[in-house]
Amino acid sequence: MLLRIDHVGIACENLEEKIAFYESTFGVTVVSREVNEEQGVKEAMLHVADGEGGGSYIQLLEPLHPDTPVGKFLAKRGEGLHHVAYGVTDVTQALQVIGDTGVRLIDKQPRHGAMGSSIAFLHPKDVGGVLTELVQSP
Ligand code: V0V
Ligand code: CO
Repeated sequence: MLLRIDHVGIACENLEEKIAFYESTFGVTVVSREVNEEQGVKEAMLHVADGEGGGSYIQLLEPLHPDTPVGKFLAKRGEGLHHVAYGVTDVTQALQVIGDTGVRLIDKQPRHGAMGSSIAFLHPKDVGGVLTELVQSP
């Protein structure tokens, strides 16, 4: 069901500073920047590699407000790994299959994600403490 690791989401206080750090340290480059009001984030995707199933990325996330998923995460845990996102062929179908196993779905239906993707989150408490995202590329 899972095609690849699409991206790792990293929570940060200052997006521009973290972009500069990742670019100078790892030689990766930003391929997309977006403000996603629904998710409460300003985010950037930095390209890591391409595979048969599609690309893989680092997603840097800065909260738009303290009272958002990433804002609350930063207040509680500080900067660091926020979520892991797996590529799937069909996010609606994957939600059905995974939901049937008893894992709580944060999103019952796909939402708008970076670079035109369709995304949905699974509850970290049911995935061994890892906030997990499913991504269907456009
Ligand atoms: C919270 N918890 C986490 C966590 N965030 N555990 C692991 N990883 C995380 N990122 C734990 C937290 O420590 C609590 O455990 C428990 O879950 C409840 O957390 P809370 O602080 O009370 O917060 P809630 O319940 O209000 O919200 C938590 C959830 C929320 C995961 C439900 O953050 C959410 O809906 N996330 C999905 C949307 C999202 O994250 N969007 C931003 C990325 P204890 O302390 O009780 O044990 S947007 C994105 O990736 C995009 C656009 C893209 O890829 O394109
Ligand atoms: Co993400």
